[in-house]
Order: sequence, then structure tokens, then C-alpha cells
Amino acid sequence: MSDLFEPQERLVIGEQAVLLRGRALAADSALLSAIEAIAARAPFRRMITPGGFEMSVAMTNCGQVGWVTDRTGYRYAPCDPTTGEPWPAMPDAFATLAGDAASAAGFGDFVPDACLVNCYEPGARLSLHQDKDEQDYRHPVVSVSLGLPATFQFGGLRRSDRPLKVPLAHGDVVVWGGPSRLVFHGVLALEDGNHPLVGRRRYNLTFRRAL
Ligand code: MD3
Ligand code: FE
Repeated sequence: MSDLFEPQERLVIGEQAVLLRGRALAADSALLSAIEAIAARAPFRRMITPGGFEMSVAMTNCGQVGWVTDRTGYRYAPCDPTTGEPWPAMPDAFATLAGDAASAAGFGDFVPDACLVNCYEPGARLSLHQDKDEQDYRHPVVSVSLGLPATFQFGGLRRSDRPLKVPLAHGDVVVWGGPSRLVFHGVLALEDGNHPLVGRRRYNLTFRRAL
């Protein structure tokens, strides 16, 4: 356990937004195997926005519901529209990691019911947006980064607020709650590279309480 040698680095990046550097490192291979198992049943796909654009980030989900977008809008759905099957269950190790990270950031009793799994290949990006499709914004969102590093943009409550750039690396966990829950945020185009465990891509898990 690396935390026997160095205390975990905690970086406050906003009001109730806490970066727990390396928090997921000890579980990285278990998380990656779980992602592969999820993707074997609910394949990564590039969804279409309501505006008709294909997203550059490929996505899948696990949990009771999954986030989807198509020409009709954004929503949480109990079944994968690609297969018609329910999303794979959320692995216990996922829910435990998310609950523990939320506790460490001061949010007790976070029990996620949805996990969106994003897959970035070089060039993929996520433009500034708010996460507003969940029922109750009092629940935090927990994100876990794996693979190639990315530059995260942490903005404000208005799209026009100039975003802060935060590098996110393999194993980083971020908890976003309180006033930071509704900030505009995004990810700059992924730079090419090769991660020893993950290869030429980046995964991001976002744990939410959607219902
Ligand atoms: C701040 N994902 O899936 S994780 C998303 O790296 C999303 O794939 C990015 O934004 C990614 O919606 C960023 C960090 C994140 C996730 C959700 C948030 C930050 C957030 C919700 C509210 C505020
Ligand atoms: Fe988001």
C-alpha cells in the first residue's frame, strides 16, 4: 500500500471539490478488469448529441441506470439502447471506492446508482458542460481517472467563467459536491501517449446518484 509511505495528497480545487491524488492506484488493475468485463456486455459507443454531433468520447455504463444521449435528448435509462439489455451491475469494488472517496471528502453515505464509463482516444475531448440530468444535486459526483493523463477544465457556474486547468493522472479521484456540483467542466483533447497498463487511451469513471 503506497499510503504507508506517503500520505495521500489532497488538493482542494474548488468549494467542496477535492482531488485525491492516486487514491485509485491500489485498485487500478481490478478497475481495469472490471471495465473490460462491462464493455464485453455493454460495448463502448460514440453517442449522438441532441444537436446531431457524434461525441469523440466513447461511453458505456454500469449500475441501475446509465447516461445516454441521442437525437431526442440526454437521460438516464435502465437499458443499453445498443443491446436492449439492462446495463451490467455496478461491481462492488466500484461502489466501495466511490463511497470511501466521498467520505474522505466529507460526503457521508454516498451510494451511487450509476457509473458512466468514458473512453478517450488521442484527440477525444469533452466540451464545457454541466451535469444536470440527475434528480438531486445534493449528492456529489465522484470521478476516477485511469490511463493517459488529461487536462481537466474546472469552470464556474456560468459558461463564460474562465476555467481553471487541472491535470488528471492515472489513479486520481475527484469528488465534486456542494457549490461545485453544477460548475461547467470539460476535458481538453487527449494527447497521444502510451500508458504501461492502459495503452493509448484514458478511461474516466463518473459515479452518480441519478435517481
Ligand atoms: C464536476 N467527465 O462524464 S470527470 C462527465 O474526465 C465528465 O471524463 C469528465 O465530465 C471526464 O460528465 C470529467 C470530472 C467531473 C465529472 C462530473 C462532474 C467533474 C464534475 C460533475 C459536476 C461537477
Ligand atoms: Fe460532466
